[in-house]
Amino acid sequence: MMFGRKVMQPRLVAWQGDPGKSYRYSGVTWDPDPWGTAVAEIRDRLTTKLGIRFNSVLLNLYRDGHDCMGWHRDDEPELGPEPCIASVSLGAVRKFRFRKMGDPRQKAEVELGSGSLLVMAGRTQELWQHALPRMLRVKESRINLTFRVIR
Ligand SMILES: O=C(O)CCC(=O)C(=O)O
Repeated sequence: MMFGRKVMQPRLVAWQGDPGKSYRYSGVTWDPDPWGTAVAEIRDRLTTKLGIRFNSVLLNLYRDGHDCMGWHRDDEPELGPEPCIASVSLGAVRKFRFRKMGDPRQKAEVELGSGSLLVMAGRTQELWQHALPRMLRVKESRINLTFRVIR
């Protein structure tokens, strides 16, 4: 929902997780689909690597470089303070940008390649916005899995 209107997101989205772990963002509530086998395997590898048992995941499909995600923070109340979000990327390499809240001249950019893991933790969501910009020359698709702990 933007300015009270329903707007199509320029990406395809699904939500998987433990029963009852619903997620509400941009005015939409997502009830979880059951864990897919491959997704649960990645979740378990993250538990081994990071020592965190994620109970849900947002799955994003960017069909090509036209699909994107605008500036935002993952700061919904159900994520609690200082959430740890583990972001796994597969497929096309895409840029991922950060800008500081209150001082957008402070920014950072990383390239997320296939198989990469980006961990956002501590005060990242409080202090920084992030975005995945359009990259029109990218013709391939990209899947991004952002594992979360819903409280
Ligand atoms: O696609 C990505 O790398 C990030 C997606 C994202 O920011 C989100 O779903 O909150």
